[in-house]
Amino acid sequence: GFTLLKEIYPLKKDIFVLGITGPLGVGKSTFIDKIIEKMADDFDKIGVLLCDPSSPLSGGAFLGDRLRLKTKNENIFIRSMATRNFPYGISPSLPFIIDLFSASPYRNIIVETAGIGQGDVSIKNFSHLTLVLLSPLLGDEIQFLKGGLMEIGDILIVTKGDYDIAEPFYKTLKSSISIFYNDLIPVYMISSSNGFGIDDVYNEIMKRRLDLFSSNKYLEREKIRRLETFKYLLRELYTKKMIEKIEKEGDFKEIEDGKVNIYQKILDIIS
Ligand SMILES: Nc1nc2c(ncn2[C@@H]2O[C@H](COP(=O)(O)OP(=O)(O)OP(=O)(O)O)[C@@H](O)[C@H]2O)c(=O)[nH]1
Ligand SMILES: [Mg+2]
Repeated sequence: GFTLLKEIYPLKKDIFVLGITGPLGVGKSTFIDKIIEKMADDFDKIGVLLCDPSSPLSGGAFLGDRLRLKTKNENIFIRSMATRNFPYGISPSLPFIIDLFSASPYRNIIVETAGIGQGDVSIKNFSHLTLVLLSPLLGDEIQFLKGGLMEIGDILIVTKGDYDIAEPFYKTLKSSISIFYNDLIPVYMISSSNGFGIDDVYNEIMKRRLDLFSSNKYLEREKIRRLETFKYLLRELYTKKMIEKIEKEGDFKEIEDGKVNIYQKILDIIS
């Protein structure tokens, strides 16, 4: 896999990654279903990567998300990826799959995180624009401010606007946000079931996308993405290789039996 990635790295073109995150069941996939056709009209080819939390028992993605995305458009490539036991709310292969896409015709990508918790904030490192979805059914919006999830949002979206409690939730959220962030972060309310607000959010995304490419903001995000991809690969692959190597050398047994000073061993490895 990495030999191929090495070959295509110089062929990379600009890619736009829209990250979509938010707690489980907030309406991420349903929202994506509402905007992908519009995106495909605007950009021809669209890639959708859905990070599914997966049970260690089934070992794979449940593919439930793929069922929620009803499109039959051939220009939309949809793929579910298991997060397995990976704690970051994204699939372990996401960072290099984005690089793979950047050498393909699919250079407008939507990524949905698994929505499993604080690890989902890692999507920020790999996307150019991040949407944070919040549901009025989830309760105290101030909790989200504490959770760190809202801090990564370029745009905040209150979902399920067709519920009566959505409007007061949205208003409270909007005023807390304007106190904390001086109105710099737009807050929208949508309903994927009756279509309310979807066009407004879509137009905002397109405006922000244009703004990224016509300023140095895109390059700033790319700098972050490159470095984070590198550090990520190093962390994930180098550590794994190292553990395998040490196991092969038979040192695990000695560590188990207490024959090796594990702190000395670590010092030997990292020095
Ligand atoms: N009433 C109402 N229900 C909605 C709306 N959007 C989504 N839902 C419902 O909420 C449930 C969860 O929606 P999903 O789109 O699967 O949410 P998700 O965030 O992708 O969920 P996970 O991928 O499991 O984290 C589904 O039953 C949807 O039909 C909405 O705007 N209004
Ligand atoms: Mg989903």
